[in-house]
Amino acid sequence: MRSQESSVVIKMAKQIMTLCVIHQHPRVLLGMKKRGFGEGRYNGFGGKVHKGETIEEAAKREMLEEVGITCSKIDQIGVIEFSWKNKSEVLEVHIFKAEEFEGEPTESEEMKPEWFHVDEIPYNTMWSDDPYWVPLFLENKKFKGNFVFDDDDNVLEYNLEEI
Ligand code: 6U4
Repeated sequence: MRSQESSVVIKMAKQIMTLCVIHQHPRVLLGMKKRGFGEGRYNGFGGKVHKGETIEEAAKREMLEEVGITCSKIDQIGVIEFSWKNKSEVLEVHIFKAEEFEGEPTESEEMKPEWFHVDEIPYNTMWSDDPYWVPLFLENKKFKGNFVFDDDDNVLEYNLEEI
């Protein structure tokens, strides 16, 4: 007799987010995240896409909110899906590059901006996926991928391809 199969549908909430890095070769503008998710890590600027705005509008809004600069032209370079082996959370992060901006990068409650030479990116104090895709970003290569983390945010498995 065949045992009855049961199927369980797990609904995962996918959070759409932006991440924007200023790249004025040979320097990039990153920020030290001062609070909340990713605290203590250098990263680009960004956050959740709000209802009623496009992903690009969200990316520009976050640049203004987090570091006080206006970016009229930003280009999408990549999209990466992040998930955790033991959590149902999934983040879809849209990664943008801006080469020009208006205003002076200014510390906010969330981020402390800092310029880095492209040869001195502080990978040791960044998300563990960054050493994989930031080099592509710096070479202006477009990419998509996904990363799976363990409980300590270490990369367990990943896929990354140029598009
Ligand atoms: P609130 O709740 O308003 O403070 P918000 O500013 O909307 O949050 P936040 O700070 O949670 O969003 O955004 C997290 C930022 O971290 C986004 O720019 C996306 C980015 N990010 C998330 N996972 C990442 C990862 N694995 N690697 C990476 N950046 C990541 O380089």
